Amino acid sequence: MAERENDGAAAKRPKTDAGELSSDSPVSDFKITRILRECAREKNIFIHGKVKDQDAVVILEKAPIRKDTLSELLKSSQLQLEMKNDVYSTYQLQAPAHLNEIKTTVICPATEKHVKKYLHQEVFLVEESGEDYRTVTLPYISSQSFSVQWVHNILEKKAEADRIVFEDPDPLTGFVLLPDFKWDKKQIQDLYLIAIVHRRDVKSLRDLTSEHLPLLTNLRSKGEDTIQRQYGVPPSKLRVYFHYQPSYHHLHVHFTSLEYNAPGCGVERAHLLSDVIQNLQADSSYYHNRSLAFPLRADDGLLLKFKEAGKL
Ligand code: GTA
Repeated sequence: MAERENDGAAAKRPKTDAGELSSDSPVSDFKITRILRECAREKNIFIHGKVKDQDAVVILEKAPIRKDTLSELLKSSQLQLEMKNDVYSTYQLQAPAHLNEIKTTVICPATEKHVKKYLHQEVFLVEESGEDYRTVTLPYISSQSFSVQWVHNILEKKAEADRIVFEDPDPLTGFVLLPDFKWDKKQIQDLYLIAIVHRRDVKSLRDLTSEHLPLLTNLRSKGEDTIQRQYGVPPSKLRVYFHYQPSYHHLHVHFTSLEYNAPGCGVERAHLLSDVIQNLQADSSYYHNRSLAFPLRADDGLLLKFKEAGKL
């Protein structure tokens, strides 16, 4: 099978893959149980509730203001004066509905693990040696990880097939590149794509050795080329990294705009792909042996395992 790339127009389409108004809204029946987290600065709120009798998590996030709709926004909105003092005045601008959208993510049915993931909690930094990974972390994630069904659906074209921006179908070095579900594709400032590898035997950074260098270099060069061509963003404007620990244990790489302070891009969680490649070139067992630090939430079962093992 040959590599394929969706045409730029499709990739830049302003709507998501469905692109139509949803007739059966899963949020109209949503009964709020509690607010898991909210942030006035990020203008988002994470809510736990029920849709019929199923647990659900709904994430509401105000969309950034788009440069390409600015003139329309200023021309067609109503302004309500709040205060005026000398040269200063503030207003409430009432924008037309299509310029005032709220990105909405629904997870339903949500497991207890989903609810905990979004609950605001104290976090602790764990330092995991290679041995800790094999004796503490691996047994835990083998039994407790989030399902990667959504990943398999993407690889098998059972979901999000029309959102795929690029695919290299090679079973060993190939991958699928598509918009992350945190990106609404409406503006480049918060560009966020993920590359999901076709191989199913690599859980995370920990499994990587020099054997995987052809996969990693292929992913970096084709991922960066595609993003440059499709979105006009050069490699020097991209942050390309792995999460450790990831939530989903099927190897994937995050491609985000350097200008976007994406959740999880801090030093305690993100490992630049270029660093990973160089570390593996220098030492094939680098990620097998070295200690890796990562944050865990207070009620994460893995934190308990580290405590039980006397590692904290
Ligand atoms: N295209 O179905 C999907 C899908 N799912 C289920 C997850 N992702 C998906 N992408 C597509 N379709 O970037 C994406 C996620 C994430 C990546 C998995 O796959 O958006 P990871 O394994 O390293 O998991 O990456 P991780 O680190 O938990 O990522 P995630 O979910 O981004 O969480 C990190 C923090 O981001 C959260 O704690 C929260 O603070 C924040 N966050 C998560 N979701 C949202 C959201 N919708 N809006 C705002 N903030 C969010």
